[in-house]
Amino acid sequence: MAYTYDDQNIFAKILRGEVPCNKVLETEHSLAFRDINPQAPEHVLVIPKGPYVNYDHFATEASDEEIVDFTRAIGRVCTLIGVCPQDGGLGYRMIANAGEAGVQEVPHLHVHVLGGRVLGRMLPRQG
Ligand code: DGP
Repeated sequence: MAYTYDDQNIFAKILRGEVPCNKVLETEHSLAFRDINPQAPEHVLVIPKGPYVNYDHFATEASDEEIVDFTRAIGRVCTLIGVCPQDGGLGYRMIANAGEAGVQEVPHLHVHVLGGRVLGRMLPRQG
């Protein structure tokens, strides 16, 4: 089934400059900005500029150039916010939610980069 993208989502509006953001990094194909509702001392969202609804859409339809740009942008954000273990940072977590099971709120691919504290288990134990 074909992917459908809603160009009225809030991140599309940020990309068009209709809604402001606290920018961390901009590259040719990617934008990174601080989450409006941070879950950790460092909480940055990295998005591709292209109209991709989630990671599987991006991986299927984005160009190699976009994928390389996005991947490197995430790494550069980790460096910029000082969370890389290699540089003495505490570490970080990357999360990309998709669809109902992932509880995705904004239907434009975004990778959350979280750090600045010990983040606990990845998922709560069930039962
Ligand atoms: P997700 O559940 O993975 O779709 O998370 C969406 C995130 O987007 C959530 O952590 C809050 C953030 N967010 C929603 N609206 C805005 C906004 O207008 N600006 C910024 N900077 N972040 C937003």
